Amino acid sequence: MSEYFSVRMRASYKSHHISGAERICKLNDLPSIISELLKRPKVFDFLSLKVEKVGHIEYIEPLPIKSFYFKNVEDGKTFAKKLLIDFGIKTDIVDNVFTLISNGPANGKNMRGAMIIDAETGKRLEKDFEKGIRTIKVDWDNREYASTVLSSYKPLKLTNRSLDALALVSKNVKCGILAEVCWSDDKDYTTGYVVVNGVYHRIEPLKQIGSPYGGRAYFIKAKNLESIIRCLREKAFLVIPRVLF
Ligand code: PML
Repeated sequence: MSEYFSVRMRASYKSHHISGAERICKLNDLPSIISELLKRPKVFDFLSLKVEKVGHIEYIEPLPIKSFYFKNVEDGKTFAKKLLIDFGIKTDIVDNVFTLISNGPANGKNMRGAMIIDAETGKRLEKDFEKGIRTIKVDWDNREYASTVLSSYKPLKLTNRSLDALALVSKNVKCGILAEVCWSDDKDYTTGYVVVNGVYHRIEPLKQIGSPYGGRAYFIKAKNLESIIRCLREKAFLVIPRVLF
């Protein structure tokens, strides 16, 4: 039986988080995966690579995708907020989370991981407000094939970022995350997403082009905090390439 390894990269520049990515692969594929991840950040003065063997792997399906275009960021954000509010999260909690992501959730800087928000009270539950919580140990089972399969998705072209995000949110739902919102800290990438009711809602645009701020927020039931963090960090998942509409 094959052994699988998780390869995780994160890079920063002048103490600002720039890029992070993960792959799960077989031993033989490690050199090519490491070389691919090294090319990912456009600029960096710090880069960390971690290779870790993973044990039992659970195979899961990707979340179904819906895509929405808006004429400006304001309309995109209004729609994204409405999805979360209709799901049952209070308006002031949603507004606060959007303000945090828009301004850099770690005191004006981007976080490496996600904020964890108590869906009832809006309280931030992650211990470290700079690092946040990173979902790790998740990838596509055969990424090349996933790319091909997902390129058949026409409504809003899926990118490598979408691919990573879709794998990640598919794991998050399995770990007990109730809802999620995210947009990239990449200045050129304006598509973001909201996950509610087990659906990946892609929203274009969710940020202004040129803005360096982005981030993720996971809404959870506070009593599940420990088990969710354990699942996000320890359980390994591979997502079966399929597009669900
Ligand atoms: C990120 O991790 O940089 C955010 C990715 C958002 C992807 C949205 C999409 O294209 O589906």
